[in-house]
Amino acid sequence: MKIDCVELRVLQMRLLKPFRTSFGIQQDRYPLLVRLEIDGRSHWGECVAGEGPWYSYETVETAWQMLKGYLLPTVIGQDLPDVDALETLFAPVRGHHMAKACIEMAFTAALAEHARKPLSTFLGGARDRVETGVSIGIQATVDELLEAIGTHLSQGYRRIKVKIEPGWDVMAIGAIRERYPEITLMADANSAYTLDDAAHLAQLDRFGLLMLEQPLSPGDLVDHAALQREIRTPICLDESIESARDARHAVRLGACQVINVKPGRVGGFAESRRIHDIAANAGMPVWCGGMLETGIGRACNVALATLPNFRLPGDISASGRYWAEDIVEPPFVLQKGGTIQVPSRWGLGVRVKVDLVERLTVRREMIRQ
Ligand code: OSB
Ligand code: MG
Repeated sequence: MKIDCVELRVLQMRLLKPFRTSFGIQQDRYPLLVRLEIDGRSHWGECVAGEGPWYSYETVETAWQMLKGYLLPTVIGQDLPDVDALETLFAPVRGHHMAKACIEMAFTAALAEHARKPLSTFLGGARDRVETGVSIGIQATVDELLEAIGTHLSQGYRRIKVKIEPGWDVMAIGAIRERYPEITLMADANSAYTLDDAAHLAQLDRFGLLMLEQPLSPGDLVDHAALQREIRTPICLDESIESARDARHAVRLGACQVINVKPGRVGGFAESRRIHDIAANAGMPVWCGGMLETGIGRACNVALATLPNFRLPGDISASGRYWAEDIVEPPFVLQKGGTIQVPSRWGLGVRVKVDLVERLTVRREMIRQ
């Protein structure tokens, strides 16, 4: 298959509610979309990079530069029989996995469409529904936190993840446990702690959390391993795992017991699959995280989460949790039992609302050979 040209766009989209994590607060999201033209057909992808370098060093701006300056010129006009060929061409560019991932995922969806298969089955998944949870940001007060949790439980979400940071951790989790002793609960620190906080974090052990996500710095696999020896709560890694190699090292070191796989963070579906397999061979479950995606990235996450070792509910919430109107049709909705239905149409499985995308676009450029 030959990618004839690629259109890059940045949209401006307002989240229904501001989302606060230990690294900042976000109300407007600026998703970078790519549209691959192959044989006169459009194939969409979404880059998960944020506006600033807080979650990762990658940003919307760096991804745009990498795509335009280095990644797209190597692939446009080339005959690419499979994803291997694409990965080989991208390999000389170090890092920048988010920039690479949006092309890899759009290209994989194109291959799936060409093979007349839904993306999920093309990837080797078998489920028609995926279990989902919700990620709740840091709130101004405990009352607001409890109310937000209550709202999502009543909507049917079965696993609650809350963001924590120093000053909003043991007290907040304790209050949740008092109100909701039985819910499946976990916390995500987005690297807000250091190993010096081990004794403090051990206080979370009494709350029976499903896991504690990314307590320490992304590069700190060794310290995560040391922390895991000090706390009973299973550690899950998110930011630390940018590649299959990181997953292999984390497993070897005992730095985590669970991995949050985000295809948009690790370079795409093929690398996600490798991480999935490394974890499976180590008897370690994985789950699919989210990056406040539009329906395009969400469709990719849903498809990936159908693979067998995705054994825990993901952060793949319904479109309506993020946006007044999603840019895909049909939007993702929550089904009974806290699941999301896997699209059965060929390829990405959802239709992009091009008119809406056009209205939301704040920057665009066509990249040709
Ligand atoms: O750490 O998982 C994270 C959102 C943006 C950046 C990082 C993270 C998140 C979330 C939200 O937790 C997940 C989602 O609902 O998309
Ligand atoms: Mg996280």
